[in-house]
Amino acid sequence: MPLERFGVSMNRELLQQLDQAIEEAGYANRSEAVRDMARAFLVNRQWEAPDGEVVGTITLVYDHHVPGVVAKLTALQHDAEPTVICNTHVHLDHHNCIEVIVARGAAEQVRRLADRMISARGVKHGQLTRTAVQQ
Ligand code: NI
Repeated sequence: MPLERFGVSMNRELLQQLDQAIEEAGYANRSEAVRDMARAFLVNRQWEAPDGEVVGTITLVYDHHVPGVVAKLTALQHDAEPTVICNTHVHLDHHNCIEVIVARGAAEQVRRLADRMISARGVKHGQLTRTAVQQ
C-alpha cells in the first residue's frame, strides 16, 4: 500500500512529551508510533459502533468447585451470537482455572458475551481486551 505524507502542527511541549513516550515505548520512529495511534483510535471507534466488526479476548479466572460455573460458562459460549473462535483452559492450582476465549463478531454481542461470563457466579476476575482488524 502506498504511503502518504502529511504535516501535523502541535505545541512544542506536547511534541516533546510525545517524542519521549515514543522513545520509551521503543518505536523506531515517530511515523510508526503515529500509525499505531491511528489504528488504536479506529479500533476504539469500531467498538463504539454497535455493529462494528471486532475481535475480543475474554480472560476469566474462576474456581471450578463453585457449583454450576463450568456448565454456565460453556452454555454461554454455545449460545453466543459472536463466533467463539477458540478457547484455552489452564488449571492454575487446586481451585483456580484461567480461561481465555477469543470471540469475533458485532461489538455489542462480543461485549454482551464478556459481561455475562465475567458476572457469572464463581468468576473471580474477568477482563475483555478489545481489538479489531485494521490496515
Ligand atoms: Ni481448570
